[in-house]
Amino acid sequence: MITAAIVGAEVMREHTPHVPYTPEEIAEEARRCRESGAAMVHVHGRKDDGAPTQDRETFGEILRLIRERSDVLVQFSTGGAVGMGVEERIEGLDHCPDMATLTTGTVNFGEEVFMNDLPTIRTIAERLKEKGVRPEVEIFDTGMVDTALRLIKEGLLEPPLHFDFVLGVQGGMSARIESLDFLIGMLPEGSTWSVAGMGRHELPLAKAAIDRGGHVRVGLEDNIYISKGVLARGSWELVDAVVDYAEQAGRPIATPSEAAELLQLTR
Ligand code: KMH
Ligand code: ZN
Repeated sequence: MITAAIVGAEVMREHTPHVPYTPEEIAEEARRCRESGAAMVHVHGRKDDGAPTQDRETFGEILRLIRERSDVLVQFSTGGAVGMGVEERIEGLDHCPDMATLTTGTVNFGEEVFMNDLPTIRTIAERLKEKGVRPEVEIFDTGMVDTALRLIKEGLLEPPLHFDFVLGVQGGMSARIESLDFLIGMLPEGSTWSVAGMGRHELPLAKAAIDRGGHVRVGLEDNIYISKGVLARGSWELVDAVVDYAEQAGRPIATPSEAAELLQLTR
């Protein structure tokens, strides 16, 4: 299963002209990634000038336009941008996307802090439960797996869980193969997982995930280059690279409906 992280909160047009901002641009990029082989898109909201927003209306428009154009699964970010309050981060869940992220811990994020204390995590997990939206548990460091397991005990998360290992954020766990193998070893039986490597680590870690029977997240949120110094023309080009490698490795590419089944999503 390939997830395309087509727009995050940090990459701006100054970094790459190919990052989509408007719901229209986001929907078109989602369609293009689906065509390349992505089963799901991970999205943040942006204002027309590129400023990050988790605004309910923006997410509603993004979901409507994506669904108008393709059958790709839609995963909303509940992380938003550093500094946003929890209520702002989860407004979009009212639209009941196919999936949404849940980061189970606080992490240094470059010079800033991506804040996820337990009350914040519980608020997001409760809202996900209330709306019937399946979480993708975002893991930036090992303790976050333990916290997810604790939330299972508290009844806030229901196994089997899908984890996404976000490796190589400055302040989080490094993008090494050893990190990946350690994290895989921490997961309870029946879990599924994907890897999102940051920057130049994106494609090497995607390959490692494919080799290990896992799933992959690539896209301009995490990495803007297709090769050293060469900008990817869109997240779809990174999806193309993953598809090529998966084919060589003999791993089939999941369609959205196969991914929905795999993740036990109710569509
Ligand atoms: N923008 C980061 C601070 C998520 O999407 O859930 C948080 C983030 C995680 O991107
Ligand atoms: Zn994100």
